[in-house]
Amino acid sequence: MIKDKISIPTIKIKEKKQGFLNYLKHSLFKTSQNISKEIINIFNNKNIIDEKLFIFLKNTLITADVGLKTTQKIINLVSNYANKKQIKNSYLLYNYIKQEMLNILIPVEIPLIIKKKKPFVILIIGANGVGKTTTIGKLAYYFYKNNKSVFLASGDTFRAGADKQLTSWSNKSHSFIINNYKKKDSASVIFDALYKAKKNNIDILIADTAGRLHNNLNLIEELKKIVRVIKKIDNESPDEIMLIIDANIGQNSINQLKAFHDSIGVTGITITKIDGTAKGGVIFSLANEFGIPIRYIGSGEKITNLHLFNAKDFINAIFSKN
Ligand SMILES: Nc1nc2c(ncn2[C@@H]2O[C@H](COP(=O)(O)OP(=O)(O)OP(=O)(O)O)[C@@H](O)[C@H]2O)c(=O)[nH]1
Ligand SMILES: [Mg+2]
Repeated sequence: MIKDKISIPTIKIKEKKQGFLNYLKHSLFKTSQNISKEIINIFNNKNIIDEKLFIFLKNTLITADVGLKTTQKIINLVSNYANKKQIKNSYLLYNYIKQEMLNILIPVEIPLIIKKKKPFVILIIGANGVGKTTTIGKLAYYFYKNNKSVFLASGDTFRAGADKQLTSWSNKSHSFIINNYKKKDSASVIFDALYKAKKNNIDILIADTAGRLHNNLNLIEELKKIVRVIKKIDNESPDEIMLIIDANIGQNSINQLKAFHDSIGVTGITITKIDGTAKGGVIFSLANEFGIPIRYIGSGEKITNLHLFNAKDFINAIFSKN
């Protein structure tokens, strides 16, 4: 009897894990076609290891948005390994490539730890339409499920309808929204929200902001002002400046991350829209070139389509053979 009781949850966890992996494989199908399927094709057509093989591999990784710098790093590692081990058959390199690509992602698998201080402030930033507001809804729901009280600050005072959209997410995620329709200034709405969150002993405040191009200097100044104003209430906040990156923009995300990071400092990244994109390879450049923690990945429009970033699962999904 006791044995039965112990074994049931174990099986359930395994099934859940397998189900999640299948789901991730499905989401990353196009990226996987671009990376592992292409590599297998190369190895099937060419099993001798020579200069030409590495040119094919390099082209494949670059086409899959892995980026020149990161591709070069992988190619160097693989060719050194092949030389050192005197490997003759290209197929034997497959698992090594997989391992080296995993090694690039492991250092950025750093989950967001919600500190005990109240409120823990998360400022959400990023370009237009990347999925900031949707991610806020998903995050708020995720925190609600983890028994946290959440306030949302409607800091996008720019786009018509932004308030309504965030209100809808607050209803779905059981969080509370602080908006002020009369205020045109994003920093002052967020200041207000932080003040109220503190007064009400709320666990987490998530602040939305308007989408902006990374080279729009006025709007970048506005973000700096938001950070300054937050610090007036709590000098240690924001506790997280999370940049939202749309996987579909591929290598352009490198410029976005660089510009946002240089101007206000990014402490974490969430990559959205991995479902259906063939450009998921960009995650390797982001990880390799910046080393900034990747917190979550977004895989759809639903409130539950947000997952903690896990390097091993990501690699297994990309390198799945079916
Ligand atoms: N397929 C898919 N769609 C997503 C995902 N995240 C967001 N979206 C969609 O992307 C579109 C833009 O999402 P928003 O959350 O409004 O993006 P935003 O960055 O807040 O946009 P602005 O405030 O206008 O800058 C919406 O249609 C979302 O449903 C995702 O992970 N996968
Ligand atoms: Mg928005």
